[in-house]
Amino acid sequence: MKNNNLFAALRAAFPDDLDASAVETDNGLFYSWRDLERGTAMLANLLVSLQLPAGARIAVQVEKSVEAMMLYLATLRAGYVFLPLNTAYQSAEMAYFIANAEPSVVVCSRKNFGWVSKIAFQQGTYNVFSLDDNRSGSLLDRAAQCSDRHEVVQCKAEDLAAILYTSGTTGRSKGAMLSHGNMLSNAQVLKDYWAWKPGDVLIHALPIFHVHGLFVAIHGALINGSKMIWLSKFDPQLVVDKLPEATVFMGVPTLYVRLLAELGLTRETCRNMRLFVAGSAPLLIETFRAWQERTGHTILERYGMSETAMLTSNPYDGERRGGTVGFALPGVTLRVQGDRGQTLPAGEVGGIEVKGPNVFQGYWRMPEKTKEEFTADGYFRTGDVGKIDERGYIHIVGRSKDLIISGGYNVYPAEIEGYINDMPGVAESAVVGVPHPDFGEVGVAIVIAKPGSTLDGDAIIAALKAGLANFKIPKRCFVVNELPRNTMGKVQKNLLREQYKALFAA
Ligand code: MCA
Ligand code: AMP
Repeated sequence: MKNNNLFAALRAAFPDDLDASAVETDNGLFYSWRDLERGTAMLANLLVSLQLPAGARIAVQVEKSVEAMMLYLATLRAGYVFLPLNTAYQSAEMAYFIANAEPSVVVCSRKNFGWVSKIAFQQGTYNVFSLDDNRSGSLLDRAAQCSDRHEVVQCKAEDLAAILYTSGTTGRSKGAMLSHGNMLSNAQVLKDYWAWKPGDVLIHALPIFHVHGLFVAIHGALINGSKMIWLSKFDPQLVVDKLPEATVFMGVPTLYVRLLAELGLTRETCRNMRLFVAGSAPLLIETFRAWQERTGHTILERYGMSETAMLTSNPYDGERRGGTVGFALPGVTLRVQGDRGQTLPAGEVGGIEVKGPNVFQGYWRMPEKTKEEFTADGYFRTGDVGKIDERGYIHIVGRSKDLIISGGYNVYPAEIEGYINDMPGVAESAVVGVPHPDFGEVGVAIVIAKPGSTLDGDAIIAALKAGLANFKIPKRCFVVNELPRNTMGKVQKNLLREQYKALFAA
């Protein structure tokens, strides 16, 4: 029987020479393909030894490290479900994810072990391990006692491989369930579409708790048997230093903006580069052009979502058009729908809907929510608004979901407004996204006080910082007397966006 375990496909692409370098880190460590094989086998055996139920979730909030990547691969290998969590999440956020996902195992940094294990124990999860980015922690201590041989578990294509939490327009985060088949199909398509070649070397500079860094980058390199130059965090100068040794780079637009500020970024440093990929947020046309001018390379922009992995891409060989996200990937069907559910012709703007083997299995324990997001004929509503131009290129022109994408991270205004509205003296608030030269877009809060109360914008920001992931904090907070409203009394966020749009003008 064919094994649809994603790890089996990645493992099959390892080069014959298992002693060749697979990962080289920014602190001078080398990992061979054999190290990845043995390390993932030991971690998988540790998971097996815990006698977890089928479909068990392994929740992981740790700093970026090769061992953390191996834990992801080991989870696939053992047939369990990986649940990556942003390192910026604080206790209220973590408590929600752990309560909602009911993981059987929680892995966290040593410095967070106290509070994270407390949350886990309260929720009945007793397998709590630590893992730090210096090859230490109880997870590795325990794995060191396990065999380095492990047979990859048999999986069906529809078996779950990962749950990625993504916030909704209202209410709490939803866990997007991705299967082995979803991710394998996407990895195989991208290998061909982006023409991965023998000898390619990827600079891995993204965090590994979202689709871009965890799936697109890691699967891309591994399924091509390609070496990764592994940066523990994005450092533009270090990327420039490493560019001459690499052929492929992937980043959110903020990474490109920051790289352009490096004088060392030249045609010469990019001489061996083959491909620069951008996505997760809109790439400004100015950045696209400045990059072309400085490096001689045309960034390839693509578009994806946690629920679908990659959906569209500019072509590798054909014209890469700035301001567009290219064409639907092979196997993906994409349409633009009007208000009455009719498919719109080229040039008309509407809701982007998609179908394909990459589209997720639904939201974790939210069948009703899942149903709402699919059309009767099985298309997933992305919540993105766009059009297809006369040449077939897809343009994303906006979002019907109330979402801010800041430096490639999603921020849901409803969540932040909820926190602000609960503060003493606050009558109401609105959080909107405004342009920002570094992060592309950032949140700004506009707040009204209750009669008789006096509020201070800075104090509101300070209070938010105490409870929320740092990237979600609005960069500014204004206290005003009233919010603009339409005749139905609904706050007109478009007017607020307009009013504050020049706040961070470059
Ligand atoms: C950091 N800060 C931010 C952000 N990151 N503010 C707004 N938006 C952000 N993204 C703030 C912190 O709150 C802090 O503020 C200050 O900047 C410094 O924090 P630090 O962590 O040191 O920042 P950094 O290291 O400079 O990080 C910036 C970054 C990072 C490298 C651009 O945000 C990043 O790695 N972004 C990539 C996200 C990503 O991988 N997205 C892919 C999602 P203060 O000092 O006031 O506390 S996958 C996806 O979207 C789909 C599926 C797809 O298509 O790929
Ligand atoms: P996430 O919820 O993190 O999966 O983010 C998915 C969202 O990121 C999509 O629905 C889009 O709104 C946005 N996105 C991803 N890639 C691009 C891109 N190249 N251009 C514009 N928006 C993008």
